Parts: sequence; C-alpha cells; structure tokens
Amino acid sequence: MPPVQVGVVMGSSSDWDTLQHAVQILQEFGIAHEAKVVSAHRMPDDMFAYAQQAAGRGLRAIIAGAGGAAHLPGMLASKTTVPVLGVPVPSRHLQGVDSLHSIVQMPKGIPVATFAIGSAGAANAALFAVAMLAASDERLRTQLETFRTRQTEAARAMALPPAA
Ligand code: RP5
Repeated sequence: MPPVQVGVVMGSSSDWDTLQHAVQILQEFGIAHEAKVVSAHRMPDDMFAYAQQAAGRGLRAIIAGAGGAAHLPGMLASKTTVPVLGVPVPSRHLQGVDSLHSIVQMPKGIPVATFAIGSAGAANAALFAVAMLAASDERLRTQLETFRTRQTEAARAMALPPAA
C-alpha cells in the first residue's frame, strides 16, 4: 500500500454523506488517502495525536469536515503545519451556516482553507488537494487538466428544455 498522502477526517459518521464526495474525487485521481472519524469534542486526545503525527506520516493535506460547533479543522490546524482544508457540514438546525462560521473565522496565524457548505465544498476540497499535489507531480497535473476539459465539454453540451 502506498503511503497516505491525504487524510479525510470528520467529526461524526453522520458527516460521511458530505465527506464521501471528497473521497470519491481522491479515488478518481488515484491519490492514496484514508477516511476516519476524529471528533474534536468526543475524542480530543485522538484529534491531537492525529494532528501531531500527520507530518511525520507524510500527509500532504488534511481534509477536515464537521458540523455545528465545527472546531475540528481549526484545532487540527493549531497542532500541525500540514495544510488543513475545512469543509462545513450542513447542520440540522442552522443548515451549516454555523459550521461555515465556525471554520472560516480563524484567528490570524492559524489558517484553515475553508470551502463551501456541503457536498460541493467536500469535492472542491479534494480537488484543491489534487491541485496542491499536482504542483510537483506531472501525471497528476495532466489528469487535472483532463478533468477540467471534460467538465468544459459537458457544460458546452448542456441543453435547455423549451420554456413552459
Ligand atoms: C459534529 O457534530 C459533527 O461533525 C457532526 O456534524 C455533528 C453532529 O454529530 P452527531 O450527533 O450526528 O454524531 O461534531
């Protein structure tokens, strides 16, 4: 098994519906990854250990998703210099606006790259990780360009139904 390059972590198994969209992209690009629950509030010691071991394990990026009082991305970022990409998970009562604010409002000095609420944010976080890795990987850069070209072609081919 190749060494894991991107870690995908989330606060609860209930976040998987959202974070699986990041994993799908990583799978599509053939990037060695792992996905696991690492809750900031329910297992804080595990969270700190994950962050502290990330660089030594060779992780190049951590995609961290959480909902509500979404402290996971920021707390991971406080304990590692590995880039943390934060994904706000839609929450039951506030539709993820709480998650977004919790993740995006980091104090100066500890950045978390914050993406859109929900599945688009999760997919884009993974695409961003791909772009980071592609900076030093020609094969991956070509793959990313092909992905973009296919997307452009699909958009150009979009047909609209007749007006009602
Ligand atoms: C957060 O609390 C998790 O990231 C999740 O989005 C939210 C609710 O968790 P569960 O009660 O569904 O386990 O820590």
